[in-house]
Amino acid sequence: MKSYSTKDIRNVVLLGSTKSGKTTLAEAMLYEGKVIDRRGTVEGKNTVSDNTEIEQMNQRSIYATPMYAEFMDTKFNIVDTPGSDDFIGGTVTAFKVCENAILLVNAQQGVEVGTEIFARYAKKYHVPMIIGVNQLDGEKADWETVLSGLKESFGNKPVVVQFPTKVGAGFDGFIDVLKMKYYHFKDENGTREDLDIPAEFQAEAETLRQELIEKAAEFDDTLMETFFEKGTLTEDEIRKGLGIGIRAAEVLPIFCLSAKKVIGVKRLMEFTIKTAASPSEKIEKSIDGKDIPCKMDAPTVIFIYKADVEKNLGDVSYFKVVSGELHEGQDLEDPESGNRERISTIYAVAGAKKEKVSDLMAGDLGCTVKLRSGKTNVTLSQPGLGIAVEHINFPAPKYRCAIKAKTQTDETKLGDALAKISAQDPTAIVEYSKELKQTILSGNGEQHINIIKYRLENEFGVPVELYAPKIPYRETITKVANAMYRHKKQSGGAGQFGEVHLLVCPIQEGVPFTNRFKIDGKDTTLNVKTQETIELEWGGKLEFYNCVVGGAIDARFMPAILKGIMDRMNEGPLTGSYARDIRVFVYDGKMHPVDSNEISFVLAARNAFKEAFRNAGPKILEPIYNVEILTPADYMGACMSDLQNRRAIIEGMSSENGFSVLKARVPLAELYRYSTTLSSLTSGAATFTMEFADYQPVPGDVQTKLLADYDAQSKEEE
Ligand SMILES: Nc1nc2c(ncn2[C@@H]2O[C@H](COP(=O)(O)OP(=O)(O)OP(=O)(O)O)[C@@H](O)[C@H]2O)c(=O)[nH]1
Ligand SMILES: [Mg+2]
Repeated sequence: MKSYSTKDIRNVVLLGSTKSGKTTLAEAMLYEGKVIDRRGTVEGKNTVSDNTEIEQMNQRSIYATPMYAEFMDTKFNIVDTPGSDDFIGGTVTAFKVCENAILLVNAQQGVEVGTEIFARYAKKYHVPMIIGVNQLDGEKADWETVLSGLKESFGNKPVVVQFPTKVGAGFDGFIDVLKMKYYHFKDENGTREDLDIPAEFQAEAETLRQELIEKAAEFDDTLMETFFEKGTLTEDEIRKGLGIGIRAAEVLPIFCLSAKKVIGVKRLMEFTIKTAASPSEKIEKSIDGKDIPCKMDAPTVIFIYKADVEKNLGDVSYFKVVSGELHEGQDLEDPESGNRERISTIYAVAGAKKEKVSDLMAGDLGCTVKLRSGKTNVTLSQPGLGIAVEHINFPAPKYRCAIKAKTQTDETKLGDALAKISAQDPTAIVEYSKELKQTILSGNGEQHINIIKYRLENEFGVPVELYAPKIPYRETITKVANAMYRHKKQSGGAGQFGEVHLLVCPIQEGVPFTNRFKIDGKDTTLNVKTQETIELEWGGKLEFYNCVVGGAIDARFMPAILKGIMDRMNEGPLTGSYARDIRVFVYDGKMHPVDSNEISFVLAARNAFKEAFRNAGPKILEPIYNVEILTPADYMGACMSDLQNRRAIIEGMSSENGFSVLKARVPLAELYRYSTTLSSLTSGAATFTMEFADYQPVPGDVQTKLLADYDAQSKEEE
């Protein structure tokens, strides 16, 4: 393969709801680009894109798969993505490396929630879009419904570049109002005739061309002037105007497709090449906020966006050349770890098929093998350059479960396998929670987690069990209380003696600090001698005040007292959960000249704290999440009533682009397997996001139940 310079490269991510035909379109593009001479099908399990066993078994895309076609002297890089947002990680990596997106709308389904979801992501990651209306040959295809859906979703941004002469099984061509041609297809392999527009479509074509011209003129003053002067624009001028609008995410040009019959594929590629952004238009940022212009005459920087282990090749790292040129045998450095790497072999990638190349230029996509630090988000740059590309910002996970090996002897093997999986897939997050004593696996949905389970069992040979994760509750107090404890042991040998008097007080937002309290019926002002604030690693804080007067306790025992308190903060007096947001004043105590030692004060403080805590209106707090649901309006009622059964507080409802948006605060304890429930409530048409908000006290009945559960469990353990 020849080496393509930056201006002759286009990187395009294929987006769209599940089954819109992205993988089939990628296959057709590769066919038009002569990378393959026979097209596979998703059902035939022989497409270039869905080339993993797990994708073929599920007959859907699960990973983002890079491919290329060579077309019009351009390297047309395509990244096919999964249509389910359970696998959004792959799509987000594609946004990082592509300057353009083609959003497929299924003509048989109209605009779906999936269409809206990916359009939102494209906006979030600043990737401009072109719309391909696919499956126009499908029996249920309906052009008008698609158009009105697009208008409802995207307002006045969509503009028709092509419209079909007929849809359904007889779909065999379309009118292109940019070219003012009728493209007719003679077979199902993309053989095209370029004809004059038939008389019956002439009027419609002229109206739509006028709309296209007006749209194209909107975003550029010179074009607007030309338009006013001449009443029209040339083809190149229209393309230029559309290009500006597309980049500004103000125009969504609409193209006609049947990916299955290779209709419209070539025209869409031509338009993309001529109109869409070249890689040099995207300026990456470094971690420290500097621009990294995408140009060939600059130091080499490559960024790894995907890591995999593949048959025959072993560890494979997929990268984008962010700047400079990459040559075979080049030495690079990971600026974050300092590791040096030699790039032994470079490949151009079409799914599983890899073609060796000797170099790649700025903006191109490729892969290499056997890197030591070849993980996602790693930059390799010219040694000494010190530039690391800003990491990919993945959406927060929304499915959380606990995982263990079915046989205990497999636990280490499970740990290793999970580490490998999460190194490849950064949206599979694994952590051992010391607090919950569970390994927690988080991902983007139940399908995502099930794929991980499948891989663990089939690729790594570790049968696993998934189960409900514990909730990381917290404990705190709501009132002031004091207590004293004397620890004394004087039977035989050296004795132990320590006495601690302390007072606990809640730290509440908006409530000012005070050191005046009623202690044992007397108004008392505590004189603070020293103060320490501990930011707790599990959130919230502990403030520790030494107010002991008259040397009742030596200052040297204060660390032991703090340790005793921290022991109980670590294992809250109610249910053993972490405690937070408490102020402790140690105001009195006693020592023994011989028997007092550190352990005595640790124990005295631990017990005094526990007692004071229990008398201070203790409360269990639970994590609350902000949940946002996006659903077709028909399912709004079902989503609402389900949420009400989950102790949710509905914060708002709105209508956006023809869909309903529901915002609520929901306790984490009520969100286990929520993605599955939502999916079955809405026949898979809705989606949601969740993000940690804060901790709130649990309702009284929930607290009673948690206390009873804890007591029962403690008795069992005794
Ligand atoms: N009639 C018709 N069917 C199509 C067309 N494109 C795709 N299909 C069919 O639609 C189904 C889904 O196609 P895919 O290419 O797997 O769709 P996808 O968007 O990649 O789906 P996911 O990977 O699950 O997101 C398959 O049965 C295809 O044969 C088309 O243009 N016309
Ligand atoms: Mg697919």
